[in-house]
Amino acid sequence: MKQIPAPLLSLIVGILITLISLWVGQNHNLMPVQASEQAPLVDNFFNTMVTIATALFLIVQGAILLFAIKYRKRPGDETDGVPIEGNFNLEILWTVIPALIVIGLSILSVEVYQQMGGFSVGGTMMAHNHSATLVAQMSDDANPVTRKTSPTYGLTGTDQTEAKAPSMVINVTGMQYAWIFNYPESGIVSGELHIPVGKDVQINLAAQDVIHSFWIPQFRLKQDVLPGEKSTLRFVATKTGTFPIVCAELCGSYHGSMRTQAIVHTPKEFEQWLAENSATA
Ligand SMILES: [Cu+2]
Repeated sequence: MKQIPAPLLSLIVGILITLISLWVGQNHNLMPVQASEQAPLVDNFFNTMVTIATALFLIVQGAILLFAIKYRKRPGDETDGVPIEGNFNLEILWTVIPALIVIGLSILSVEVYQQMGGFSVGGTMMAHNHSATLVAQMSDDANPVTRKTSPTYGLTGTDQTEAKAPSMVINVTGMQYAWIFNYPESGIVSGELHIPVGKDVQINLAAQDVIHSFWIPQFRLKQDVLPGEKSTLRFVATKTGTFPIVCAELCGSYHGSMRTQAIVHTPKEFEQWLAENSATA
């Protein structure tokens, strides 16, 4: 150790910390399976945060460990520590670095939110131009008749899907303590969400009593459902299978049991499900 010059040692340690952090950021296994087109967007952002957090953890905990060993009290040492009263440069450094990290992450998160269609709610759902959407929303809010006609909250899908009409619309009602799914085209009413894989789905959310939150962890989608306000989610499922739907807003004594399932079918299976359930509807 003594022979390696300090700058070279810092460089090696820096490279090591970077490599380890990048690896942890991709292999943390903290997230469930990705089952929607929106999921990778959220996960890329989350992985970035895990990467930065891992580097910070290694630097801070590494320094604590290193210093605790290197500068420990030796037997017979009764001297006082060196009187240090702050270090201006160091203080600038540890203020500027976290500030840059936080600003960078906030810009990235806004970018992801935009890509999922978070800024296009309210008024003209088909509009591609975001500023036009904002104007539409403002005039919409001013008009008491049209005020509640279009969703005010939610995600309207990626830039690719946003400009087109969704392939299917499902109306979802949250109530104490269940989710009810209405398929307006076929008249089907279901306690579970059935959708075809690879199709652009829009769900319109409404609450009957109190605030609920519609959450499908595998889709990385979560949206508050508010009485008297409309909210929406638009997504494309990328995996067939059964995924949990959870109410993520404490909504009463049986909130914990306000769960159901999203069943993602192959298009053929979905047609079958539609046919079977339309017949009995
Ligand atoms: Cu609830």
